[in-house]
Amino acid sequence: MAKLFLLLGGNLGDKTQIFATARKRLEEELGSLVQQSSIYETEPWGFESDDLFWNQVLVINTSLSATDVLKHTKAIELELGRIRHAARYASRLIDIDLLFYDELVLNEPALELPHPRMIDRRFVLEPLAEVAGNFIHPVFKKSINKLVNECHDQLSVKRLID
Ligand code: PH2
Ligand code: MG
Ligand code: MG
Repeated sequence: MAKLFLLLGGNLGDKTQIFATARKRLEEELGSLVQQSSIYETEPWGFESDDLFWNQVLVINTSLSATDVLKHTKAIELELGRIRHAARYASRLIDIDLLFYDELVLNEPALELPHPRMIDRRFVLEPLAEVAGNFIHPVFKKSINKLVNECHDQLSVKRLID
């Protein structure tokens, strides 16, 4: 059984409903959801848009391989109406990214683990720190709490109180 960390992101549509459906479908396909961060309202990183994102980290115990997890997350993105654009970064209904799969380090064109850009992104590190602040990044050998403190990203990341 592997401990899988995922990040949900989206800045279009009915985010409450889309995130709830994503969590339900991920549990059905991957395994049990053992932890979830709060939802964070975050400024778009890497492109301009007036539509703020929601981001949330999920921790799932799975018996699938990392590659099989990716197949399922891609299928669920499409199920939920994700349309891929030519632009590198664009507004979207749902994005499901793999952050960590245990301590696995993988550098393949289709899948890189840990997620290669997480350390530059406060919208990933803040929710991750909420659920796994003491987890040691297997490449940088630093805790998530330390990576948050060292992160230079100034974009706003606000925890939504429910
Ligand atoms: N995802 C991106 C690009 N920019 N910005 C925020 N705030 N949240 C995201 O999930 C996000 C982003 C590419 O996947
Ligand atoms: Mg992404
Ligand atoms: Mg993605």
